[in-house]
Amino acid sequence: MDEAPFKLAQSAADHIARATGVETHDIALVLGSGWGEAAELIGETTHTLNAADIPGFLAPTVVGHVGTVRSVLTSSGKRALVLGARTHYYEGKGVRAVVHGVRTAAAAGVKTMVLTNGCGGLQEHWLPGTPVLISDHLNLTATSPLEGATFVDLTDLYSSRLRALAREVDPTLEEGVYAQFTGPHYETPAEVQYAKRIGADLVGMSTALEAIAARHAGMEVFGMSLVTNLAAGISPVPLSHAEVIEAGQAAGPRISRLLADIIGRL
Ligand code: 8IG
Repeated sequence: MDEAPFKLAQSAADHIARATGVETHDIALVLGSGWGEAAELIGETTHTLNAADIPGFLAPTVVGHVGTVRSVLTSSGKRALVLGARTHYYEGKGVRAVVHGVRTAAAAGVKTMVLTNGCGGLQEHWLPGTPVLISDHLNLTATSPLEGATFVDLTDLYSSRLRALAREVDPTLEEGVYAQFTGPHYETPAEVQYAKRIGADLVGMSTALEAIAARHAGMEVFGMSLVTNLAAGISPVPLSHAEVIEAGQAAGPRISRLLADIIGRL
C-alpha cells in the first residue's frame, strides 16, 4: 500500500498536536448537516483551528458546513477532536481527501470515531428531524478508501456496543442501514426503491467510506444520521437543499443534546 495518505495524516496530526498542545485525542467527531451545535454541548472548546491551515485538509464547498477543527475538553475529561470540515466524494478531490480527516484522527490517537450526517429517510414514520443510529451500510460509491490488497473485515463496523450505549441514553432511538450514493444529485424515486429493496433505510452522500477507513485504522465507529427529508418518491414533494438545511436547524438543539449525552458516556 502507498504510505503517502498515512504520512499526510501523520503530519496533520502533528500540526494539531503542536497547535493545541494536546498530544493525544481520544474521540473524534465529524459533524454533518444538522449536527453542528453538538460541538458546544460536548464540552469546552480549548482550541479552534482553521482546517485550511492543517496539512491535507481542503476548504469546504457546501453552505452549512464549517471549515474548522476544534479540540474540545469533554465533561468526562476526554479530549475530542471535532472535524467540521468534511470533504465529500462528490467534490471530486478523490477518496484519499474524503477520508483524510478520519486518518488524521487515528494518527492523533483517537480510538472512537463518531460519524454523523444529514440524510434522506426511507421509512415513512421517520419525519424530518428524526435521529437514527446507523447499524450497517451499503457502499454504493463503487470505490473504497483502501488501496491494493487491503482486506479489512467490516463485521460489526458500526459498533453494537456503542449503539447499545446510545440506546441507554435514549431507548426510543431506532436503527437503520445507511446507503452511501456518490451524489451530488439526490436519487431518483427508482433509485430510492432500489436502495430500499437491497436493504437501505437511509440514503446519503457520506459516512460509509469514512467508516471503512476508520475501521482500517483500528478505531471503533459510531454512526448517527439525522433524517432531514424523506427520500425522493417516499415523500410526495420534491427535495430542496433549503428544506434539508431547515430540518437540520429545527432538530439541531435536540439531536445535539442527544449526541453530547452519548459522548459523555463514552
Ligand atoms: I441532507 O435524500 C440529505 N442528503 N443521497 N439523498 C442523498 N443524500 C442526502 C439526502 C437524500 N438528504
